[in-house]
Amino acid sequence: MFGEGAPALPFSPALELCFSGCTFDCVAHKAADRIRNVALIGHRGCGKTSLFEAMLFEAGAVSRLGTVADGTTVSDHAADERERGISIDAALACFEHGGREINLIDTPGEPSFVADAIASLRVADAAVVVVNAVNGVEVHTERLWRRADAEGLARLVFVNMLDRERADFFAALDSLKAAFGPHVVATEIPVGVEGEVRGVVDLIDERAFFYEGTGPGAAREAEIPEELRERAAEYREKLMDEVAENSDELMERYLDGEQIDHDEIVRALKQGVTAGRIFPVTCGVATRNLGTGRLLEALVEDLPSPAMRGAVPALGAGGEAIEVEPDEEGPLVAYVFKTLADPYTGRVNLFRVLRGALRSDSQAVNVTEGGKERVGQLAQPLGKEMRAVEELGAGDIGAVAKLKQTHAGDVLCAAVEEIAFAPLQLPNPVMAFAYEPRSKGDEDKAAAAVRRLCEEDPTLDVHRDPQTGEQIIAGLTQVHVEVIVARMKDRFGVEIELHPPRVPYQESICGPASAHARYKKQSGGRGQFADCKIEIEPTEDGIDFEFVNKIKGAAIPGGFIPAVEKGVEEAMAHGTVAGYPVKGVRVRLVDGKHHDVDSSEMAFKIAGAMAFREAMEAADPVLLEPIVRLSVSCPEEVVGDVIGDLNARRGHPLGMEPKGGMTEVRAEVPMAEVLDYAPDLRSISGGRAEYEVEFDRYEQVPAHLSERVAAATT
Ligand SMILES: Nc1nc2c(ncn2[C@@H]2O[C@H](COP(=O)(O)OP(=O)(O)OP(=O)(O)O)[C@@H](O)[C@H]2O)c(=O)[nH]1
Ligand SMILES: [Mg+2]
Repeated sequence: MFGEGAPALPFSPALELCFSGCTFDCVAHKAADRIRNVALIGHRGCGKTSLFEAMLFEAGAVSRLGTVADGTTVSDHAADERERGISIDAALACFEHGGREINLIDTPGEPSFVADAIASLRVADAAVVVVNAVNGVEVHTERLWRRADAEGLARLVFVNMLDRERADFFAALDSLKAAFGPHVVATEIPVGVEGEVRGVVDLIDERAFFYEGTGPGAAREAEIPEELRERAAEYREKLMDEVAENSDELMERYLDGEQIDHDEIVRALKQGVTAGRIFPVTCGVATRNLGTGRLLEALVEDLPSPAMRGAVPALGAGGEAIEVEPDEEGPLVAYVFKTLADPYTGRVNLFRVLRGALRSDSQAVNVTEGGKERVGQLAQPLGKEMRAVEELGAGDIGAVAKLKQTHAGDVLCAAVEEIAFAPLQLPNPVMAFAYEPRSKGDEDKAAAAVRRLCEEDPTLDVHRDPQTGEQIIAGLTQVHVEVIVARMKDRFGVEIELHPPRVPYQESICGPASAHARYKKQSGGRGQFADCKIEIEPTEDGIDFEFVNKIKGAAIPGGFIPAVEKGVEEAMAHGTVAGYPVKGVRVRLVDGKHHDVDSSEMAFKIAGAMAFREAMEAADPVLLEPIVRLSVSCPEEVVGDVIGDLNARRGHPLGMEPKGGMTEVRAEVPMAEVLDYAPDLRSISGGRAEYEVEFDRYEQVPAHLSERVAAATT
């Protein structure tokens, strides 16, 4: 098993995890209303990790503001994250601020690592959606917003990078409204533009906050600058319209022109946010710690606690919907949302307690896998640093190392209990490569490393292709697979080489045919004799193979009939067109002969195979290829090039529509034509397009290409 033979360390030296004293009350965290579980989500590179860092700095959880550029952030602590300047794994920081216990999760924005973002949304009660002020809503922002919708999460929006050239808060706000509706409403507007940005105007307090340094709490409060008053009033009115909608009474008074006092506005806004009816938009510059303290305040004040969120949906014994109340006194239910595989100590699991409490040095039952787990020291992470805690109660999030068999997606309970959570809706791993270890003899080592990395990542698939015999590693994108290959080398010391996989062609027949085969051998002693006559025809859709015995009387004794079927099946493994498996054939065994002495199972198997091959030749055999549905999300100006390229790949366009500031082009394309699509799309779109592939069906290969495939395999 994982971690066996590992040094007896609590956590990995590779991750430099360490324990320090528990900084806050280690006694039971029976305070589901003090906790805030919040995930930062957004398109890649919008500044989540920088914002995460700034919030930790504001809260005093770290004493200096780390930067992505220097590789000094709490969140992106893995070597490859620092090297590539992107987040790969979700990172958790548990810290205290304003009397609240905050469990903040930084998620990767790169679509290759979306599994962590999706899993993090499952355990959060709310999300901060980060948007780049230059680009506004991007494709992945929209996808993640929908995920947060599906999980029923409250949301705040932070428009980041106000200091960048061409940053436009108001355009970003418009794109948010266009994508997510009118309930997305600004509670702040910036003071100054691009490099000149100096602060923000609070539309509720009607005050301005200026930032001169990057130190925590560095804002200076002042009057709204003269030149911004009109705009501030305009946006305050929009905010008030939205807030008033939260209560009939408030709306009536508001429409009557009555003054709504500050506290009432704050209360109504909070109610709207908690209920997921209003999505306030704030703004700032994460790297300058501008506006981030205010976001932290909003997070503490406006976002719901686990207690406020209440029961979470789960699945009972027969898959029926049940609810899990965040009852701190009830029996334990904890959900593991992230597993970090580590070459030294095995797994570190991040989990959320949904009911009851999990204690250090206790036992739990993994009800998903079945089996008991000895639970060691619990911890609250701050990135890679682990602070020991004795207990984590309902609503809380933490980490535990060295569980024997538990990994992401599993549920831990106090005792055996029929409970599960709906599986996460993850994209399929479509970017497949055949792989082999660079050094011969490293096969087992490579397989073990791949297995461990798969435990960490549910969107990674590793298998042996039964058709081609190749070892296949499949991920969401080329970047995804490249990161995995690099991790195999860095963490497990094994190098593999990738090749495009072979296309899993199939063969079939177009019409009926029959064949008569006789296998006869007489070479002294006992001979071999079998004779069979079969008819074949195409099956209806979805039936790969059917064998019907139509033998009347004892032309072939019943005992030999399974042998004929076996022979047919063996012949079907390598069709007559190009040696690929044959599917969609019904075989009827209609007649035959046997010999009392010379007939054997072996002889009938051979005769069955001979008959099938002969019948197939006569039945209009064809080569079939997998067709995939491709959906490309690209900027409008490259749509023409993308479609032109897909046409050249034998693709059929299915349609296109605008989505999140991009255009989504959908098409059907033969898989053989898009095995190496990623680099080509990257060059067509200047790296601004993304795509997804989904298997759809098999279709006949055009005759001239079929000959080429046959020539390549024979
Ligand atoms: N000018 C400016 N740069 C920023 C700001 N926020 C982040 N950056 C820079 O933008 C780049 C990406 O920032 P990250 O914080 O890594 O973004 P991210 O959203 O965590 O990226 P992924 O996790 O890979 O999706 C880094 O080079 C940051 O220094 C900002 O407010 N202003
Ligand atoms: Mg990041």
